[in-house]
Amino acid sequence: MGTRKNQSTLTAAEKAAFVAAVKALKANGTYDVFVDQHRTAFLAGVNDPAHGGPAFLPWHREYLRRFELALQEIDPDVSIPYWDWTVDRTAGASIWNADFMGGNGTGPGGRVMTGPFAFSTGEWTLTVLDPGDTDTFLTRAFGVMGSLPTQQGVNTATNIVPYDSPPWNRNSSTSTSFRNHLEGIIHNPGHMWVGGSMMAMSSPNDPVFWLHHCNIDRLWSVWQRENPGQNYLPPSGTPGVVDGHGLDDPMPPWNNEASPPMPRDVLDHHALGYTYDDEEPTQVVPLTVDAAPFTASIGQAGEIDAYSFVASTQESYVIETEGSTDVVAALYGPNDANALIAEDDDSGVDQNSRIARNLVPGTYYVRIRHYSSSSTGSYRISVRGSGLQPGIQTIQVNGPAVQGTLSAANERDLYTFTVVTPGSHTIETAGSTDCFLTLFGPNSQTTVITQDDDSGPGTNSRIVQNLGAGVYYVQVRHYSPTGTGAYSVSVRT
Ligand SMILES: [Cu+2]
Repeated sequence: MGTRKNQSTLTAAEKAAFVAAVKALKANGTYDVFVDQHRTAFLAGVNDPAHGGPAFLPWHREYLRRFELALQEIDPDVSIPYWDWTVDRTAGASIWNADFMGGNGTGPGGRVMTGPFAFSTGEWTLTVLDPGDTDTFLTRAFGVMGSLPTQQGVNTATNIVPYDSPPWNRNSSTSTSFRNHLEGIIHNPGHMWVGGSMMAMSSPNDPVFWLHHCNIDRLWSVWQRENPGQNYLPPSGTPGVVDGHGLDDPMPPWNNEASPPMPRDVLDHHALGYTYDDEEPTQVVPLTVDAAPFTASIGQAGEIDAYSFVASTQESYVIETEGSTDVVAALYGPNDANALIAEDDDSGVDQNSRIARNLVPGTYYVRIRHYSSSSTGSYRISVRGSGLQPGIQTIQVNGPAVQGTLSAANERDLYTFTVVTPGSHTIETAGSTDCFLTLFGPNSQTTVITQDDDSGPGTNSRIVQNLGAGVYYVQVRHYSPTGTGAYSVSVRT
């Protein structure tokens, strides 16, 4: 899987490799085929398959990926870097140095005079021009026509849902169309700020086009990650939608291929074979199996918290959240932070998440988000292995209480009982230890029925529950992650 990096982090060798691959495509004619495809899309006017409509993002994702694959035929180690103009926003930024994109248009007619794409190198002559244009040299005019987006502007954009809205074009409201907001308010100013060749239909003549659009594609992937319930819109056949912009419309100019790409085909960029260097949340908090729950919070709307844990033996593990925040948990691995194993919203207590899985040894990753992308709140998260549950003791219904001891921090004792006659059952602890009961079943060690801390005498737990016939499981732990002590537990009708 190729990784698209922030251009400001590229080494000198990585910059040189990217420039060399771009120049090789220019020399063999491939580059200008790409420029022509972009110009042709614009020349279609109201039927433009690439701009001013829902497919703006899918079309450019496909377009960039094809360009990237062409680069990789020259040099398999090259990926398209992205230009984060919320940070690198002046003419003095290193992106414009002579070893990479070259600088502003300081020559006659705004001609770029420095760097590998200066006309004077003899290796960057523009051949695909807009109608009426005659300049065959690259031009730029930094900051004359617009200003670069800020991080605050980007945050506003990535919080907009849904993906798009009627009338599915440039007139879609920028407060109800993420696509039109990103295209019109974030993407267009990037072209305008660079100016010159970047303002044209044939804007890919300036190689910074790829870095700018790579950042736009990255922001689409951020929006997708932060708004997991939001899908591409609209479906094919929606009235008023230009051909190529529906979910299952073949996208020109590739619509005559044997299996033409449709917006649906490019929604998952990992499936296309690349990832972005900032996709992993910067901080991955390591969790220890069987340790006390870790307290955290979704502090910002849309935030995704990331955790990892190591499963050292093959056994059943339970990843569980606690608290009053409606969180959603997703489990990934082994040893791959992007391989989804399971996602869960509400299988735990109240609106908590609970994932129980038999896992092979390896490193696993957990991501926690709020169910609502506009809400915040605190929660606790823990990972438990079954290793601390030595055999499962049986409790006889209406039989003697079973004696147990929580002898170590975080110990969980597991019991089972069988209901033959359906009806109300009381599961209860006794003694001076502050026990906490969890009831699972029927016929499942992972489906929580209810939990109780102190409904019994003193700090004991008591669950009164109507139960059907079946096998049930009772877990006893101390209320405190570090507490220990003796107790007894019984089941009566
Ligand atoms: Cu474009």
